[in-house]
Order: sequence, then C-alpha cells, then structure tokens
Amino acid sequence: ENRKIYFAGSIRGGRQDADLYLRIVEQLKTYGTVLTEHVASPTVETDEDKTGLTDVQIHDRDMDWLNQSDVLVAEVTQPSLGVGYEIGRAVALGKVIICLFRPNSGKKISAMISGAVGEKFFVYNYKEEQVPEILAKHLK
Ligand code: 6IA
Repeated sequence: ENRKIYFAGSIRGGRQDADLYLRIVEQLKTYGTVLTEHVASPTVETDEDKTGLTDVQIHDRDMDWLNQSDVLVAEVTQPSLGVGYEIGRAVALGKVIICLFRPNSGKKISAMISGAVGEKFFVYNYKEEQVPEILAKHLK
C-alpha cells in the first residue's frame, strides 16, 4: 500500500517558496513515497546544471512519475507554467489533486485552478499551520 505522491512547486517560475516546499515534502513523506523531492531541494538549480538532463528528459521523467502517482499535491502560490501544466495533465489522467494556495501572499490564484474544483480536485486557501490537517484529511 505504498502510496506514491507527486509534489509540484515552482522551479523556473521562481524559488521564493522553496523552503516552504521542503517543509511540505517532509510532511508528505510520512504518508508515502514522494517521487519529486528535487522540487523542494535548495540546490535544484545548480543540480539541474550538473545532471545535464535535457528539458525533454526532465519532462518525460516527470510525466512517467505523474503516471505512476496516486495523488498530486501542488503548492500553487508562486505561479509556474510547469506546475500548471502538471495539474492539467493530472486532471487528464484522473488523478486526485490537492492545490495549496496562500492568500496572504497578496497574489491571486488563477481561475483555471480555483475554477477546476470537483470530486477529485481540491483547492485550499491556507496558512502554513493548516498543512498538517489538510494533508491528514486526504492522505490518512
Ligand atoms: O516551470 P517550472 O520550472 O516552475 O515548473 C516546475 C514544475 O515542473 C515542478 O513541479 C517539477 O515537477 C517540474 N520541473 C521543472 N523543472 C524540473 C527539473 N529540473 N527536474 C524535475 N522536475 C522539474 C531539473 C532538476 C535537476 C535536479 C535534475
């Protein structure tokens, strides 16, 4: 019953929330295997240069992981084309999707995310201290 969790967060879209991603991933690990831990890595950008992976390889590997995953958890406060793309692909695959947005960032969430709520698509306007209860509700 090892649950596979795909965590999505901004990389080239901007790394200002990277430390928060790390704290969310630490909590996610208590619920299963996080396939995409690098998203939370403080060194993802220099790692990216070192691994020499092409963008095609990055994309194809991520789509593989998304396919295998049981649930997508996306921190969507910092807008990212890649995260938006992953969410859309996850919808097409029928995955359970949990989007986390922090209104106190002063940003506005895209209508294409907030408007996509449904049976398997959840959007939370949250503060960091609520992360444990939100994750427990869906993953316990
Ligand atoms: O457009 P963005 O770069 O902000 O898109 C971020 C999203 O795309 C994340 O949720 C990731 O799942 C995915 N993504 C973007 N870049 C990478 C990447 N770079 N590796 C894996 N997933 C990525 C290379 C990292 C390096 C450690 C090899």
